[in-house]
Amino acid sequence: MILIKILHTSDLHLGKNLSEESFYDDQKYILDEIIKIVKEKDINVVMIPGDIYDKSIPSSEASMMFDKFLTNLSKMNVKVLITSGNHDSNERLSYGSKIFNEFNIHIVTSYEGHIEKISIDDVDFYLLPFLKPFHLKHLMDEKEYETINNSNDMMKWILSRENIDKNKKNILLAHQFVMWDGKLPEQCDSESISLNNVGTLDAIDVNLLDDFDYVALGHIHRPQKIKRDTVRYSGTPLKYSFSEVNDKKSVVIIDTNDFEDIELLELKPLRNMQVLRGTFEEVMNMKPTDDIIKVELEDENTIISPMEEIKKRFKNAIALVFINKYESKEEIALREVKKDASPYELFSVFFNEQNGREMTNDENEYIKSIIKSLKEEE
Ligand SMILES: [Mn+2]
Repeated sequence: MILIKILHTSDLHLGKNLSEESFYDDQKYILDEIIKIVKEKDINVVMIPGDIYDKSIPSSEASMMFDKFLTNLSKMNVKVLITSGNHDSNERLSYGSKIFNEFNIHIVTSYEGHIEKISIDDVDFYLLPFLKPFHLKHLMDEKEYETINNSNDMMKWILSRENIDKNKKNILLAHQFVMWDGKLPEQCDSESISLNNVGTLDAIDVNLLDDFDYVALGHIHRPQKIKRDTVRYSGTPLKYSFSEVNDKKSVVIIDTNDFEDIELLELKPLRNMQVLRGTFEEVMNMKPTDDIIKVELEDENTIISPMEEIKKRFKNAIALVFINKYESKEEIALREVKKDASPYELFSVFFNEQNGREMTNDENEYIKSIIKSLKEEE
């Protein structure tokens, strides 16, 4: 029995953009950081349960980046275990996978009745690609298929067909929603997973996974454990939405001699992501940075093209919202008005809705004068 050191990461989303800002340099950088960790920590196995690419047709840059990453790992004699996620195209991701097998790179993108198993010394790795119940349809008769109502039923069925050897150590890779005690994992904005109205139809009960010493999960972008330390979402290596600004991104390092001895190694990005909030003046006095920035302006007065100015100070500012009493209203409620309401009456209703108060005398006089001059022009 030898000690195997494993690194778990997921949801690389290579090729991702945010508001047209490319993460290309950031992703290249973070993959190199992971390579450094693999070297420093003497990692033997790298597991990536899904969402290698952001799009089903990855850009050539994204494919090249991943190619280089795999080549680096292969040169270091590291075994790589990959399964597909919901963002990956199974056909594209599996390209070359038969040849890769010979170089200890195992990519599994389909399920044909048994989970593909890779044994390394006394550890069995089960590689389950992203699946939905309909993917099982061709594997059973109609009557049996009718009993699979949700992802939990699907998982039960899949696991009932496996003969898990309890004398060995067992690890599962999966790209799924795993819940504990009816609670869904903590999500963020970059996952873009639309939950059905029940919310739990796609979720798998963590207790189904009790036979595994460790479960390496992908799908949810925020790092977290589910029920026990050894069922985990590693989370993305980078922040991919502004909802993640306060998250700490990391990779998980596992030691097969003691699965409880889990290490979360923080990843330092090339550029961080920040939300700057304040009035325009306050923001313009904040320290300049190359971080990816979202600005939340609190000004009550309209500011003409603030982004232009903001970009001079924060060159990677990519999002701007106004957080004030005007903009925070989703929409002005439709109001019944008299059919023959005058332009002045219509405007006062509008003003009231927008500002939550009546116009002052000065404002009243001002709008009346504008309406009058418009009429005269007519
Ligand atoms: Mn993902």
